[in-house]
Amino acid sequence: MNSGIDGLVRWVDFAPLGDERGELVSIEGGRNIPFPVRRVYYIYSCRQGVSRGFHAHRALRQVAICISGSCKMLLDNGRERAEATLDSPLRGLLIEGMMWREMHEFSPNCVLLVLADQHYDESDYIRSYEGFLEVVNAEK
Ligand code: T46
Repeated sequence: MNSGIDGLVRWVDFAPLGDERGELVSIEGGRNIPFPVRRVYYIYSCRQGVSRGFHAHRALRQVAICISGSCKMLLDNGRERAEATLDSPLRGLLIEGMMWREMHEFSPNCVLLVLADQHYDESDYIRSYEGFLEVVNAEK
């Protein structure tokens, strides 16, 4: 797995397997994604100017890939914040547990594909920023 780390922003790079016919990327859980993939979802047709996210997960691990268009992801571990621009189908943003995330500036053609290591579980979400900081500070 190729990866790049810039503080909170951790990228997973995918090998381009395209040829003269067009592009292809292969994603395999546990190989070029650092966990077994149990769930896939995608976000698309976002209205212009909307933001999403505004929550953290207690344990969920995810990789988010903008397979069309672009968006921005703000990450916050309770101590520092960083913003990543997702604009390439050749790299995914690794989002570990206990990371507050907000998605902004979806382009009209944005398709954000997300691979997750767990099935959907609302009890894993922390949807209040104050609640998130309480958990972070309790873990210190
Ligand atoms: C995340 C960011 C990047 C389900 O029923 N199953 C699912 O797998 C998901 C992801 C969502 N839902 C339901 C829960 C809500 O009623 O779909 C509705 C929209 O979900 P939410 O408001 O959480 O969507 P976002 O875009 O704010 O957040 C999503 C993921 O939920 C979250 O895990 O990290 O994308």
